[in-house]
Amino acid sequence: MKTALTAEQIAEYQENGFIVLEDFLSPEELEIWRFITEEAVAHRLAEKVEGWNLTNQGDPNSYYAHVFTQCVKLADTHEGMHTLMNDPRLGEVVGTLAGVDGIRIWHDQALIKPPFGNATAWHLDNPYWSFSSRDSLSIWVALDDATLANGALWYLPGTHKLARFENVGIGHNQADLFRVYPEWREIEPVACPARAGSAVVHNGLTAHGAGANMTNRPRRAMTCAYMPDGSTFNGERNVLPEAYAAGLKVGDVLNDPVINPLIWSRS
Ligand SMILES: O=C(O)CCC(=O)C(=O)O
Ligand SMILES: [Fe+2]
Repeated sequence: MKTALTAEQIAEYQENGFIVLEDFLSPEELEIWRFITEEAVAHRLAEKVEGWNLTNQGDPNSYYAHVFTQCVKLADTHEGMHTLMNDPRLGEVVGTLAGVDGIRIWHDQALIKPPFGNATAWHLDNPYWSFSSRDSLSIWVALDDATLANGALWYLPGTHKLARFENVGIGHNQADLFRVYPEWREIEPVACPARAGSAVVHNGLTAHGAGANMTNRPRRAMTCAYMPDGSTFNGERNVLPEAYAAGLKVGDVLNDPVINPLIWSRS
């Protein structure tokens, strides 16, 4: 895992709100990530484990059912994934890019765009979550080459500095986000093709989406979203366990060591 970051890379991330980390995983690590992701997703779907499988639920003919197979919090149901996701080196990389003192896991998720899968509409991530932070972020690790043909990510540079925590759902209209932020139509979108094993890191307020998968093979990615240590509850339950969320007041620090483990701190 390539954890070294240059001052230029940190500045680029801070300026644009996203960065591609080429060949982040070694070929051996990529094989392990592929194997563990496949196994954790297969287990989750076969067992129909309750919780955050946002796929194979609801209407199988809906647009969203064909955006991706989306399995959330796989670290909770697969030991190998738990080990991968709790790696302090991941926390160090994203914490250094974000310039924060500590990193907690918000949630992992596998995002597998199926053959001929639908596009991922433009959206922001942080407004879905139970804390509001200008420094939240995600790492998106390509398990297959992500290309313009199969659903590479696209970003609107600098939108992390402009976003207001308003959002739209990932629906069937690619452009819904521009109804909330019409001024962003003027920003030139940037595509981020990524070789398998490369990672893309983005701020939770950077506008992003992905194209359709026009190929007959899946576009697999394993991702994890992170919360700066010290972030507080904003009243949204999102992926928090129901009983835990019921005991929280707005403003409480989200620091449960099992639900949101601290995987890295600067000190
Ligand atoms: O993989 C995709 O198509 C979308 C990814 C995404 O929205 C995210 O990682 O936040
Ligand atoms: Fe997203």
